[in-house]
Amino acid sequence: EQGMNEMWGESTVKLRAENAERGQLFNDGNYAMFIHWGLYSQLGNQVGDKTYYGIGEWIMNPRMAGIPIPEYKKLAGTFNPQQFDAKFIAKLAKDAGMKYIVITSKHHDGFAMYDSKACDFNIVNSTPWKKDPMKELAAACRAEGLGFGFYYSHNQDWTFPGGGRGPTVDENGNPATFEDYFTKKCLPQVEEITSNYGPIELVWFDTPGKMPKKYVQQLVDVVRKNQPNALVSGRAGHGLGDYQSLGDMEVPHKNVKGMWEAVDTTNDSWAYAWYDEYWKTPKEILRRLIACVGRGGTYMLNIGPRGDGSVPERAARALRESGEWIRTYPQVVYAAEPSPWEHALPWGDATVKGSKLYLSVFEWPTAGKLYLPGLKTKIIAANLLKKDQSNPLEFSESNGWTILELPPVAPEKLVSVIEIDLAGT
Ligand code: FHN
Repeated sequence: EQGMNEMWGESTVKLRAENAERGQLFNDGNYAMFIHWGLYSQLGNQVGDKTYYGIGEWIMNPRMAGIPIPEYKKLAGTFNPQQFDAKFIAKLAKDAGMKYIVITSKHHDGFAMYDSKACDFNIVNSTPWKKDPMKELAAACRAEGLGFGFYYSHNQDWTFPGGGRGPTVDENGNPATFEDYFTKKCLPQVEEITSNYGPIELVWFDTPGKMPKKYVQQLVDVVRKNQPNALVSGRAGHGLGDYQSLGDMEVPHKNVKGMWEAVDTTNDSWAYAWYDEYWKTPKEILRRLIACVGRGGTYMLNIGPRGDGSVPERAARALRESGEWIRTYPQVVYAAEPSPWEHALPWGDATVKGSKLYLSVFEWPTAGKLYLPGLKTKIIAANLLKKDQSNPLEFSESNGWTILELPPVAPEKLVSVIEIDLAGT
């Protein structure tokens, strides 16, 4: 666990009074799109005729292909994402039932996917495409009524002198310090991403490592100055973020207090990997989303567009299908509160809204009965929902437990919903 904290930074789990407005994003949202897209997407984990299994956005790192910096930089010369369609992506997030999008403005490779004046190694200056996709995506999100935010790798920068795990000397062979990287690139770039894209909802700093607190504080100050309503991820480090980010792809088993977010991905990779067809089904997506809401948190689910900007069709399909379910049963997900049982149950999971308890039944019991462990609040009625229809269910009490009588066949193909009226909240 100590290792995790070093990697992601301690987090502020309490919602401070001044965060109330910022926290609204999570309270109402619960579900967001994460996007890993950069120069590395072009390779899709393959260099020459060799495929590297693992983290595609780390392809230049010695853990993967170990591409020397000058070689890696050459990739910009062929980065031409003609298929990138910001409106398509924003519409996809909307159709998926997501409330905001967070995209990689700069990952550990140091390549800025936006128009940066602070560093030439960016999409406008060094690619034949020459456009700023973030301008388009920010606008498309606004048009769809979605929130927008940036991922920014603040500590690690593998190509800029002095950056975390980056070169230790500059172009002239002179020693470069972290201070050099921070003042010349990191701080100015955070100034840029928080000034040039209109109001943004979130800045998702990642992996602070051993980054000293004074630097993290300066970054957070810039976000506060330029975007007073934006949330700062817990992975900023030193407890300076607004909420806790769990470990990668971690869905907790027990309820977690405070404001938190789980980050997950539609297949097994963050960035595009040509071989990764391990797509989550719509049902798996819903199960993980509802588990997060049921444990008291928010769920951010990643897609990795290809180097040409297109979104893998299977990811889009799964997102749309699960989104259709969410649109039918929004009360289960949005602004919902955690399960009174504090963990999943064998058949599914529960979320709460005021005096209503929603049971999301993933495994329809073949025995025709659903057993609910004792609740502090009395159950007044139980209804099986089918779109906007509501059919009353018989129930009885035994040893403080409630036993619901169910029809033999689940009304919904994906997940059926039972609405329980409680005597109080
Ligand atoms: O090293 C990164 C990784 O590439 C990816 O961006 C994930 C997403 O949460 N964050 C870091 C590892 O935790």
